[in-house]
Amino acid sequence: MLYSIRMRSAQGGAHEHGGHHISGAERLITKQDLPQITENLIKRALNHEKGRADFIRLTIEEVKSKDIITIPMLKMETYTAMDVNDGHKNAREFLANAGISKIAIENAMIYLLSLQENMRGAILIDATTGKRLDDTGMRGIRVSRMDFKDTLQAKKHFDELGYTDNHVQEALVLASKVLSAPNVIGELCWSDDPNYIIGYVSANNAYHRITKMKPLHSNQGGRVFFVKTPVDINSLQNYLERQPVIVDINL
Ligand code: WAQ
Ligand code: MG
Repeated sequence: MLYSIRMRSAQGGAHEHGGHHISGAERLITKQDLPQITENLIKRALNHEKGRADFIRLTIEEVKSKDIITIPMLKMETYTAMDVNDGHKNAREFLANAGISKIAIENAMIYLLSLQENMRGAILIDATTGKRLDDTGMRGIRVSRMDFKDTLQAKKHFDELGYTDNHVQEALVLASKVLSAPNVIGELCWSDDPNYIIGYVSANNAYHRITKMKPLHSNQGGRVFFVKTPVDINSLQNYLERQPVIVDINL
């Protein structure tokens, strides 16, 4: 049995009362690891570069082993961008190569670049028409209940490759789960953390890490998932939010 632990934090009150999203996290861990991880997540909310959270919500739930599915991790490839324009140009190409339409790619870019406020989740866009498919407004769909199969092994693996920052490890878990969802054919992401300018496109079974996706000190970031239609939005949302998924780096 594992435990799903989810954290979301905001400043200026709870998200649902107009607070600004500071940070969130989701893990799938053993009972033994719960106290340590809980402490880490609280510290993260209180010491974030976006500011100190004054609202923190922690949710801990049992997950039954029989409900968990195991998936492989996406292959990572890095594109070293000259500047943000070059990064975005290549992001568009990676998405187009997955069969995502021009209008869907442009709408996704425009959406992320015009956000006035950080969302805590992602938006779903129709990969053909470019229309938004979910109805979650400024909340977005928050992917949860996922983790590495063996966190220590994964950490060692990434440390050896020089990826010591946990942004990349957490993003790989999330992106692997998202692309494993039926009907999702791509993702576009960059962080809302002002000092973190690396982003990615996941598509065609690969995680294309792109080294410049926004200007330094910008707090604009977010996620778009591209969806092939027709689709049952409720079951897709259910998979993203509720299906427990373990990512095995050895598969
Ligand atoms: N589910 C859906 N959307 C999410 C989730 C989630 N679990 N977590 C974050 N988001 C959305 C939300 O709109 C955030 O504002 C936005 O993504 C950015 O989140 O070096 O760290 O956690 O290879 O700031 C990518 C590159 C880092 C990593 C992304 O995003 C690398 C990152 P952040
Ligand atoms: Mg962030």
